[in-house]
Amino acid sequence: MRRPHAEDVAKRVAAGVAVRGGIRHLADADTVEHEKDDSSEWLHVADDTRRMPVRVSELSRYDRSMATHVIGDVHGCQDELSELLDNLGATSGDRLIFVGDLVVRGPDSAGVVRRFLDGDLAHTTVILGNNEDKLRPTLDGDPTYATPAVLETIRQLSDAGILEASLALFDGFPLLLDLGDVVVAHAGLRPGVPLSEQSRVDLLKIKTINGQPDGAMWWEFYDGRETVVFGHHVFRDPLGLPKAIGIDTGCVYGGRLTAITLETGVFTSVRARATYYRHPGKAYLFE
Ligand SMILES: [Mn+2]
Repeated sequence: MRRPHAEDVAKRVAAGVAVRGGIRHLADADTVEHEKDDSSEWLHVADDTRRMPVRVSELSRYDRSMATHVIGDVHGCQDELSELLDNLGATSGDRLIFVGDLVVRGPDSAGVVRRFLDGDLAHTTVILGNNEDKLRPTLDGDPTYATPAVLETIRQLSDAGILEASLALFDGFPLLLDLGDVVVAHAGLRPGVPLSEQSRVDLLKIKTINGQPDGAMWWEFYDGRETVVFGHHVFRDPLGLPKAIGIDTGCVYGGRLTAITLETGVFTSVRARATYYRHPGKAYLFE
């Protein structure tokens, strides 16, 4: 596969880049350093199941004065989510989209999910994350994701009496949200593959093109028509490339919870109140 803009991308990241009308200066070029992750995150499971992503293009239903806020990986960080929503000052006409990974590793997965079940966030759009996707197979006895963090999340949801409701909620989350110029996916897109042919495993987990920890990241190759807003891969500062906007700034690892407002290109972040989960491959980002 050709690598159209790899050098360009590095230069733009180093220099600071323009994103949809706002200029976002990234602190350092090292925000695109390849990150080591759990072996489980890199595991290429034999999951060839393809499910047509839910395609939504309903911006025309909204008043043009509204704002569309896309929010990064929450991972049970309930306090930071509340603070971020306050800081965004979202009105009832605004649209909220979450990139997925509402749960696992953080302090209050049940509290976060409850807001989406019957609370103030019940009518927002959540993209399925790979962490939501770990729960059902684990309950079915598949040991692949039965980590302490996943088992603890299941316990939290069960203790709160919302385990079944949570699983049903997650079943309704789309793998991809198509807003026209912008698409939202948990992990990203495989470059060169049409939206309708993206695989489930790529939408949930893609990081490098070749699936190896030291391979080139997907966004170094991506040159599709749509700008992709994604989470899943932790950056110290948001990644703001013209075609790829990464907004997982590692709240659960002691970083920040970040949103981007699409109409303005402005990032809004709140600091984590604690390091809730120590990850050997991510700690260096936030020390
Ligand atoms: Mn993820």
